[in-house]
Amino acid sequence: MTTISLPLSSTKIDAHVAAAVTEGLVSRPRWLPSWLFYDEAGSRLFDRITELPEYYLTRTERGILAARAEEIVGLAAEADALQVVELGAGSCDKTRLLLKAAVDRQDTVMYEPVDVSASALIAAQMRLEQEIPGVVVCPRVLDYTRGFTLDEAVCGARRLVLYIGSSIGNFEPAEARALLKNVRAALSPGDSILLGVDLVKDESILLPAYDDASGVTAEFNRNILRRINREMGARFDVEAFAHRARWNAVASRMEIHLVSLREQTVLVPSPDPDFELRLRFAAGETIHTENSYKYKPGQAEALLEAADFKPAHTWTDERGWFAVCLAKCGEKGTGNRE
Ligand code: AVJ
Repeated sequence: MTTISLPLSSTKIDAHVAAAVTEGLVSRPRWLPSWLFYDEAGSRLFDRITELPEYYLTRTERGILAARAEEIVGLAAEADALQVVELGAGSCDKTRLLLKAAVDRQDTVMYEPVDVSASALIAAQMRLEQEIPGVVVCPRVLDYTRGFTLDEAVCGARRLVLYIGSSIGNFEPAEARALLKNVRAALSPGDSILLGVDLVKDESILLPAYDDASGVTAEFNRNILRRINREMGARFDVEAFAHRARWNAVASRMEIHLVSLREQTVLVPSPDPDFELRLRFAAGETIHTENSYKYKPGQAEALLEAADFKPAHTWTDERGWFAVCLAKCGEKGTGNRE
């Protein structure tokens, strides 16, 4: 038998990753799903992005939550106890503001972060239980983009689902609506959702936020190729691809792409050892790696209504750059769920 020196045994290639990579890279234009950004290295790069001077999103949303946490928690809880669910386990320091406000009201609060990554959930659990006495973390390992259910809420408690950080911006409008409908289906009358969306603004602000001077976003983008090399044994010459950010005004979204700097052929193995891709890139050919949708005022509320939520209140910053919307699930028998 001949031995081939691949960096990885092909049997260890994750089938979900391989299917997504293959589908996207043989398409024209070529694309890769943005969830592929978030391996360990990518998650660390994203944390650095959130601290860049150009990346206004995280600090603007944090400012809104810092000013409004008590009000948000009060509107969500009404006269009952609150139980907090979060889609994604990453946005710890913003979540902390809301959990502190909940603990101030009711002494203890159950927090259920939902994520595909068990290690991210454990990290969130350790941090939060240590920092905020009264928070009881119940992690849920699942992929919320594929639909989900929640256990019955603790007796008499209402749920508040956090979907903050402009995470919804990665989804096409129809996908975003479907995702919110799935969330709605897992909730009960009286529960709420808190949705954080980035708003449309001048291109001169948007472009640097996705193409920063220190090149962290470029590294974040290129890490998707590094991940495919690491996990699938592909042979991307990562330095032969440039980061490009552009504002698509028609679709109202920031797009990020990787641009092949020269004509090149890249080998991508697959879980089937008899089948490997040989991808030929022309100079200037692109791989579309992310869309980040920017909402116009009122659009997030319309999206929530389309998913059968009742928008209750929207908070924004003084520049009108970011919006945080609270919406409720209609109460049973009050006739407001037509
Ligand atoms: C994590 C999806 C909110 O769209 O702003 C940051 C990801 N991409 N810089 C965003 C991202 C490039 C981020 N989200």
